[in-house]
Amino acid sequence: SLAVDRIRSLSDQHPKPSNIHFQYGTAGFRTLGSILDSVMFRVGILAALRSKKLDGKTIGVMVTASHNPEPDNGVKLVDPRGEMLESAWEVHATVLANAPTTDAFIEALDTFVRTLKIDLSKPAKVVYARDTRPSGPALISAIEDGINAMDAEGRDAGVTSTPVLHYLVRAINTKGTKDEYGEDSEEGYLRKLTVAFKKLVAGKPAPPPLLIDCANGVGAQVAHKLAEHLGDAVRLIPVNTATTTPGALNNSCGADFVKTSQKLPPSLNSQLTAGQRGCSLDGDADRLIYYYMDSRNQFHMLDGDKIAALVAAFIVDLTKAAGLDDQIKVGIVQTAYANGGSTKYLSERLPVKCVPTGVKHLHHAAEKYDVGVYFEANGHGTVLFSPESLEKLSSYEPSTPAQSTALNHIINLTQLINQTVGDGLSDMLLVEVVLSHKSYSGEEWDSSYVDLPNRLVKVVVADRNIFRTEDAERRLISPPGIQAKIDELVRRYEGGRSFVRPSGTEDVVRVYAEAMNRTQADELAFRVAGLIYDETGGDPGRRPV
Ligand code: G16
Repeated sequence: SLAVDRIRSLSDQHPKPSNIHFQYGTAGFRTLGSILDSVMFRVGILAALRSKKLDGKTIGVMVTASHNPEPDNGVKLVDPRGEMLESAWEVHATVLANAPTTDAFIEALDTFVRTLKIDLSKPAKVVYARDTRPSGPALISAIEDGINAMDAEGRDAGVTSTPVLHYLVRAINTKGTKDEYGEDSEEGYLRKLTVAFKKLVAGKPAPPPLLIDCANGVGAQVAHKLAEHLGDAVRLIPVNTATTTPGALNNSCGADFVKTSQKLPPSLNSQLTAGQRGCSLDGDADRLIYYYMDSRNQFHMLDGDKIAALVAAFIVDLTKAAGLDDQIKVGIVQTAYANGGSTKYLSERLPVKCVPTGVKHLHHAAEKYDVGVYFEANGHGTVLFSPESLEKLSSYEPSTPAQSTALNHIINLTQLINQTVGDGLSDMLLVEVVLSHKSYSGEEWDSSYVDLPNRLVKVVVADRNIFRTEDAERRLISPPGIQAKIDELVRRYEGGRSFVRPSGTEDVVRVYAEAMNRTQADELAFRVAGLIYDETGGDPGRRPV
């Protein structure tokens, strides 16, 4: 049974703040770091229970608020194969996080253990890590209290990126099995990626150096180590690496800044020269956005959609060259944020599926393809090879040297790509491999299709929970009547498209719009935002302008 006395005395040290409702959202719990102490303690307990439920498999806990501002923090749970927590448990997490008192929490815990028939005599193992946020260390110690309250075994993976933590979980759980994923350390991760990368670019001329904007986050640390492992294979120049400067994290830099403002971070202005390419990670290094300066010093962004298009075409070419194209089919997963230009281009070539925002949704949809390429437009994504495809790759006998070379390339890609979750650095190496094989510059990569002008706007409303969507978030069903008004606005713009959804990581509603030209896209976005604001009673001082 539960060690009620121990749980009680530790829980009393982590009281839930009153009047706050916590919610396990798009990427776990996320809000101001200063109010997350009780959530962290309870997540520590929940992770241990999840481990017991799964027969002692190691569960991951990542403390990060990724692209959000520095005072925010958050926590997400990672399931044994390195994927996001099973969604049924998100509800349990929310219930446990909101029990108002220690007594109520223990009662909820007891009910939970009985309902799910969790065998408490099983062992429990949890591996945890955090990003560089100042609130991180205290939140980690709250998680440790939760792990200790359950007498579970904890492993501190220190300060590292979200993708490394996901990798570790899978590596630990597959150790010594036929599915062994790699050595269970950050070093092991770096070695796995760079060994595969070097094989893939062997014999190719070294590309020009690549600037990486690390968002002043944990990616800086991992990128530095990666650069050492890579040596001359590709020279990385990490910038925005000020992880200890207060307020610097994600501030006018990083993948979210670039994607949302469609601009180069000002700190890179003098560094990115004509013809040069660069890329930005986000605060926990699971997103990646590329860009380049053209010969006229114009900035061009290459977002998650462009990465998906580049990578999918490359893998299709390789399966053809290997003679495997009728056995291994590539499919794409996007969200409503995917640029209309990309959806048109891709769906003329490959199967494309649209799912709601959140890596967990994309990941599951991508698992249904032989090779599933999934990317959110914001640069969060990866490629999944199904177990059957991996099997085919290992048993296939190529009939020509050219087929054999292509086959080896695909096998090396399965090693290079972090298949547990979107991984900014692994994706970056993947892009570099394709550019090198195709001898593409940023400009050539960009030329596959033209992005429709688009605009993202945040609207602060009184209660974002009244917003409900359907059709993979492309239509609002609540509040009633608003979708018809959006449709009416959209009809007035040539090639217009717009949708509205509540964010799962910030207390805002997001509005996306695209149209045939920039002015129209901006106008449509602000009209829809104004409509939402007026209809749902936003804060008077914060009407979108
Ligand atoms: C998280 C999720 C992403 C999602 C993003 C924005 O990213 O992992 O899948 O696209 O939040 O979500 P929302 O629009 O619901 O706020 P990250 O990089 O912050 O973990």
